[in-house]
Amino acid sequence: MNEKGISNQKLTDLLDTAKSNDVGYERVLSAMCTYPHDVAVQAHTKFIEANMGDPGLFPGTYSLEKEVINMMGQLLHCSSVHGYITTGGTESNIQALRTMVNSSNVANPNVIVPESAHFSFDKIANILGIEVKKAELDSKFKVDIGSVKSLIDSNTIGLVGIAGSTEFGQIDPINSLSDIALENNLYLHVDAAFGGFVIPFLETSYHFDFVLDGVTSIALDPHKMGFSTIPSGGILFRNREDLNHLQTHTPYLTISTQSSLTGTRSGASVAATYAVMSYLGKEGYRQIVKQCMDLTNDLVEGAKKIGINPLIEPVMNVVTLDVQDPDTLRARLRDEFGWYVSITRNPRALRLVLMPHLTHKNLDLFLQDLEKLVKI
Ligand code: 0PR
Repeated sequence: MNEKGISNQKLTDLLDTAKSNDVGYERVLSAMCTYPHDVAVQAHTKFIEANMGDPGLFPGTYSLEKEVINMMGQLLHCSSVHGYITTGGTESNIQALRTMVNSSNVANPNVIVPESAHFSFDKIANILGIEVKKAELDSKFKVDIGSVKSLIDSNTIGLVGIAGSTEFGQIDPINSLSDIALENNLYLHVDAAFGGFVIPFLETSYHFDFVLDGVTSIALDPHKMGFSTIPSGGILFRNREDLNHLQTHTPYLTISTQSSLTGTRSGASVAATYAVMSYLGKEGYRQIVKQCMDLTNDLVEGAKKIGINPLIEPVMNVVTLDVQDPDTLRARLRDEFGWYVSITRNPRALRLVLMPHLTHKNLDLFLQDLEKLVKI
């Protein structure tokens, strides 16, 4: 930092330069985030100083948080849910597994997650010092129930199912996981960080949420398909005691206990999420999810026409394309045409997420560029 500050004009120029070096989302097919909705941005700005870490100072914002958590709970079939707005899927998953650990008296606990689980579970294993066992997937990239059962031992404290896997957009058989959890008296956390704002709005209906008795917690992220601002995640618990397992005494705040992971946390994200969920309603989300699914279907059809098949027929707006040498193709799409795509770990395939920032026109351009590269 310099001794003397710079002028506003100079600052604006510096910020504009940095901003112009960022990639606009228009050619991004690798992200699970998108431009936030205008109403979310406005609400975020209005509540910019609100700190949910000390809610006694911000009772207004805190009431919005309670409402937004209830809205999410109702969306996922739980009329009285307990939770808070986190920074995203990673924090929500950490909190779900912390609850499992804090409520158990097993010496060396383990949790079983699908092999397709997001890398946040590797971070969690490291932070919590627990074993995270990985269950195999079936041919459609859903967790294999036989594999889950075979991994359960006397140290297992919980299971994780994914509703909208990061790489395949696949939904695990949460109903079977729920039965296993109930039979074995285990926690069941559902990672719906991506799918939580997609699955309820699809034409096909899936049982993946609190409608299943064995589901104890769910992560769903407003900053992904919820169109809120970053950082907005949601962690929901069916039972109050499970949130209580996360409590810490906070003697010098306006409240005496806190269950969140971070201390200071954004009230702006709370207001933004409240705003966009209230403004869009289920109807609005259904419409946007339909747009994304239309783009998804167009992409798959277009890819098939040029001889490229998806690994699975897409369940939601995530597509995996079976191509030769995906790493080179990914680099060439970026370097020669400015398209950003990503790659699945196993098997290695091109992974595309069809977010609402994409248009049919841009998708056609993408398919043309893809065809040029695969034909050579
Ligand atoms: N659970 C699932 C199923 C996820 O897909 C993700 C993130 C998380 C948890 C973790 O969420 P946070 O990143 O909010 O903590 N999935 C994407 C990924 O890692 C996130 C992402 C978003 C990546 C935008 C790139 C991007 O441009 O692939």
